Amino acid sequence: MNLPLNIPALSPASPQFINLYTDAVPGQAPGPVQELSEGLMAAAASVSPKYFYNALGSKLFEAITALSEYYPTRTEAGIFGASHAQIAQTLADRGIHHPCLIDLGAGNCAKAMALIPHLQPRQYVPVDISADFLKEAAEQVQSRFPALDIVGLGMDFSAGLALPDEVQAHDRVFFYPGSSLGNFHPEQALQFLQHMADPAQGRARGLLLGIDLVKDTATLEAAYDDSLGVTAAFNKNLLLNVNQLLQSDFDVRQWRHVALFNAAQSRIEMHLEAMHALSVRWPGHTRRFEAGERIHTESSYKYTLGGMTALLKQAGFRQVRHWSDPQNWFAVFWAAV
Ligand code: AVI
Repeated sequence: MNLPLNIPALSPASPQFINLYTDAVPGQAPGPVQELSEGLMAAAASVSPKYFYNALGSKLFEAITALSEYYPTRTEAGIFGASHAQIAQTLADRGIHHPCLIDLGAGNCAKAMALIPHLQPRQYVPVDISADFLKEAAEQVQSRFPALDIVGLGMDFSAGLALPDEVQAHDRVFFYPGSSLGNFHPEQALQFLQHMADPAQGRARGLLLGIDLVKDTATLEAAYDDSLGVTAAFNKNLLLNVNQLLQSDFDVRQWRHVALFNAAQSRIEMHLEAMHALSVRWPGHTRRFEAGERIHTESSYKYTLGGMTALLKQAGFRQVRHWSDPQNWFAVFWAAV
């Protein structure tokens, strides 16, 4: 049976939007101010990559995905385009016909919009830390699929996957494309996957996961240091977001974008490097940076097909299969609970 996605008559009042992204939640992970302060005061300064995604950062990321050097987005789209029928059949073979599609890090929801006609979800739940950007995107999805039940969630899911009661409890399928799992350190990635694979926690039937694969260094580094400087702007915009959240006085003109492939760790690293000795201030703190000193802003781990299959199995998923492109640059995994 196909859900009549184009018939608005039964549509609930949606998209609903629930913003769960607040500063400090008592008893839970530290809020942005504490987390940013601790990261910047550490001997090897770092800022979590989740702070890229304010409204401008989300737009800059959207621009990155259109760059010729940034192959992951178009390669992944090609895999989905070639395999959506097989993917839908794989879910149907497990009795999953109209899932609740939970789109982690949904951004502009473009990837889900391409998938929705094939998976025919009963409910679509886009989740993103960039709440305002997501709200607009969810409205666009709603106008494209008027009968679809949509519950948008502004949420930092890196701190946990506790979903509100508005999210359908049965037939949940997590959708985590774009190799965003690669932005977790492997131990955190395993924990996150374990959480999704645990029926008592995530209550999911499975996970559709997009993962970037190991390839030659030149291709990898060009993807994170493009000739137009969009990725450099994306990296530096993080400092503007930090200024807003922390009331700090970073001057973006004093920082240089650095992207390199760390082969030993199988990850692209992005850093911001102080162009000369400087100090940054925010309430209660001053941090001095020497010339050349760096703030680590992102790691983007690259996996092998075998490595990711093993990680998914280790996390507790029972059945794992994948689809890839002819060059084996990127892979889409289906992992069943
Ligand atoms: C969102 N994430 C998977 C991107 C990546 O490739 O690691 C973020 C990004 N950083 C620089 N370019 C894109």
